[in-house]
Amino acid sequence: MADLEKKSIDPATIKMLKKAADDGCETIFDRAEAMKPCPIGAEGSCCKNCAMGPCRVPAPKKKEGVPPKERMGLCGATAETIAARNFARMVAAGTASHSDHARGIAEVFLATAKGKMPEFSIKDEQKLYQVAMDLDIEIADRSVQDIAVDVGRKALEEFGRQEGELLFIKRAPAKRQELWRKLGVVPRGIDREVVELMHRTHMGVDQDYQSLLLSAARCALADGWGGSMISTDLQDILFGNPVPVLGQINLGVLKKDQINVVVHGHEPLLPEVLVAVVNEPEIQKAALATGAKGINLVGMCCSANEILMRHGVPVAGNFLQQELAIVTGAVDAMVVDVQCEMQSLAQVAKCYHTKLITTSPKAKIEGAMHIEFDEHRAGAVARKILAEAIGNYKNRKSNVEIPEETTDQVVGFSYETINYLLGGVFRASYRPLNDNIINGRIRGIAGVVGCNNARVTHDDPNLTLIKELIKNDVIVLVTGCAAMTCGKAGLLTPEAAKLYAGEGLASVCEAVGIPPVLHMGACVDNSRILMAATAVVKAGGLGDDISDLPAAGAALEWMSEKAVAIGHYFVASGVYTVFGVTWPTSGSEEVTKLLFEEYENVFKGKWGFEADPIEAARKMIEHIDKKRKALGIDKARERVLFDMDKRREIDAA
Ligand code: NFS
Repeated sequence: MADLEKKSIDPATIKMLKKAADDGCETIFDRAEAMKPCPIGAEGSCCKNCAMGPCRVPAPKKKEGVPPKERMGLCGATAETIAARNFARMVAAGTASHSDHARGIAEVFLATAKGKMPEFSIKDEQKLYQVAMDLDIEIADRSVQDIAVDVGRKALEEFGRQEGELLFIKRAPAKRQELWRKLGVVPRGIDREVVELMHRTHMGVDQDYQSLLLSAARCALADGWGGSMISTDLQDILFGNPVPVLGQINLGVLKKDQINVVVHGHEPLLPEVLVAVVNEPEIQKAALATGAKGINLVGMCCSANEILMRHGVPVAGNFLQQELAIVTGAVDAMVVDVQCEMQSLAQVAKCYHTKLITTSPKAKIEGAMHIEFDEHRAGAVARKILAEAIGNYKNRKSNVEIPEETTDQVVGFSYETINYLLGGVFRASYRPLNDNIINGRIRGIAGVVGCNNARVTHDDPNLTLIKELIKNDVIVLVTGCAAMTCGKAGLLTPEAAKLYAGEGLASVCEAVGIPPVLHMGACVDNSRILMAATAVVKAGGLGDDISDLPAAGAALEWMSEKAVAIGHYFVASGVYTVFGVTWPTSGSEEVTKLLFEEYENVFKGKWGFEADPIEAARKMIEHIDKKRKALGIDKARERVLFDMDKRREIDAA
């Protein structure tokens, strides 16, 4: 048990790890113990971009006294070039993932607008008008359909544009746009930036690490202000902009006496249709006929975030819990689309009775059943999947054990919702937030995002960091698997403010009725954080660029290439961003120094690495305080810190 506690801080996870061991079923946690990461690859010093390699140029041990420049691959590529190229390729892959997701949504959106996809519709007209205006599309007295067709077309054009600027770049603060133009990093088309970055990182092309990383910034910006932002906006128009909703999270949401269907992955198209058809009388009847008490549809990873935010569908868990949902023995079907689905799901499913069903033509898994999702007959596909789950219920084995853990969470804090909550429907505004930052009740804003990573204790770094931040009056915006960590720990309820937040932050949360940690959605919804940061800048009083804000970002349990793309667009947007676990360019001092230090002068944002969550919180708060000082609002904060109540508290201590 003691050993298991090093693997996760989540009791449900620990119980299922024990069960997996009893059942003789191997998980990622076992493999993480048996196989250590390659140290040369981990520091970004392995180049496998041609067949003369892989060339390994590990950083010389200090005592060897070898000057770094003497280390090079067969072609002469230096440790700097190799580290920068590897980093840039992670950015390209991450950008491609978010953006290919966006393209799929944009295609469905356009077909829906044209009336060619009757199973989807334009749900949020308000958001449609907003996005149309941002895309310079005329609204006047045009029909919703005409406007939507134009929005769909323009969104799709963003991928293939060869010159000019991505349209959403104009949403950023003017000063930021100027800086990007000066640096030559304004993305043209999304696909173009990914292709160019793959070209530049090919053997024998761009061999200047500064140039490579600037190009990586341009590609990353095509993710944050392009692909990811298009995903978020079009999904909101199609499925509704999230508003606060109550949900439950953790493996305890699975039901022993119901047919459990876990939907896992990223694109909300199929999950939305599953939500729509699961309660159809025919399906319910078929489910009841098996002896089960009904069908229980739950989510996993970012698919879960999407349907949680819009429908309050329960969440089974985050990335490292995907195998463990199956280990309960109670999952009758796990339905996956794209991204973050571990291949081992097929093996784990074999230990139990679970049907693993792949649905995307882009993502097949050996050993899984494939039922391809086709948006034109979305309902039929969803019904077929549910029928498979229903038919599989009878195959459950006797070793079913579901941990009882579930936690309530209030989610759905889209950028627009925060606006309304703060200012009221008739004078929606971020100004009250700014006022509370200026008067010091709120010290600053942090975005804590990203994955789980089996190399560190599951959920621990992110949770420790976030608790430390809110204790110090920093309001925290969360997405992705980090958001789920908070949900499980009970931080996503308004009551959490009193329990965990500092006095100033708690007083604001209580007045507005919000949790101290705001769940903003899936990883593509990090674009909501960019929009929120921009709204704070525009509300006034806190400088005129994102980099002026008392704000910082972190992903202490990151693992995916998408996380690197996200981090790089946050840095390029002016945010100090701290990663944990491991740092992928540590093989080159120069590259790391550029990202960690010199970028503060280039982008007015920079990267940082800190594996210790308390230390990461300290660095982020230090940065926030530095920004407060530059804004001249550090004094206001001192007054709040030492008011009478606080003094009494200090005296009593
Ligand atoms: Ni983000 Fe979502 Fe989770 Fe990481 Fe994967 S599910 S897109 S990549 S692991 S946060």
